[in-house]
Amino acid sequence: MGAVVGTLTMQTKQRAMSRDKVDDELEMTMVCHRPEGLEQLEAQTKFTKRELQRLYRGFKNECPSGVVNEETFKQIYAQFFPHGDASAYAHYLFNAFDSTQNGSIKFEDFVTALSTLLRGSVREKLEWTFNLYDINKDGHINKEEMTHIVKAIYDMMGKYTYPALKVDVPRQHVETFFQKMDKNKDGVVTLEEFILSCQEDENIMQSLRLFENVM
Ligand SMILES: [Ca+2]
Ligand SMILES: [Ca+2]
Repeated sequence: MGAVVGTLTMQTKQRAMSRDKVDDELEMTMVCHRPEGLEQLEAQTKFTKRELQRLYRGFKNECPSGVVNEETFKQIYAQFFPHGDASAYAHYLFNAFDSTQNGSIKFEDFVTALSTLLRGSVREKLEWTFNLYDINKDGHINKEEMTHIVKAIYDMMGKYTYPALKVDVPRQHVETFFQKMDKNKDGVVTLEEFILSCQEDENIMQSLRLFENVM
């Protein structure tokens, strides 16, 4: 999961970096068009003003209208997974980025999420991931939601990644996750159960640490 958002971020960064030399002269022009409240974003996120300006250039380059709807988000995201179908996972990811749930991601939504994923504390990153998995946003992850997410990840990775994948492997994964995470066996995973389970699992912790090296 971490790698996925990491890939998206890396692409954005690479574009921002390669454009940087060419764009230095345009910086003054861009300053005029930067989103309102850049100072506010600087206070709300863990990015510097210069980083926010670079991210904004990348964002406007990809989305000239300044907002991303779900269809555009899916198209951008699909480019990173040419061998699979990323649309289901992109749908869940879009809803996690769209913090106001109004069907579009503004630059503010984008950098707030990136700030958490790249520079947040472990707890903040896990809270964000929990919110991604909590599809109906009721504060719990149930087995059905976990099944949707795991299937979406398998679909996204595609048949080339898991050529010998049997149909019931995603279901087995869900059972394993749930046994591990649902500490009190009441059929739902709470945020605290999720955080506790992830911190016990070195693999998950490693993928979270990857975020920190991307930017
Ligand atoms: Ca839920
Ligand atoms: Ca529980």
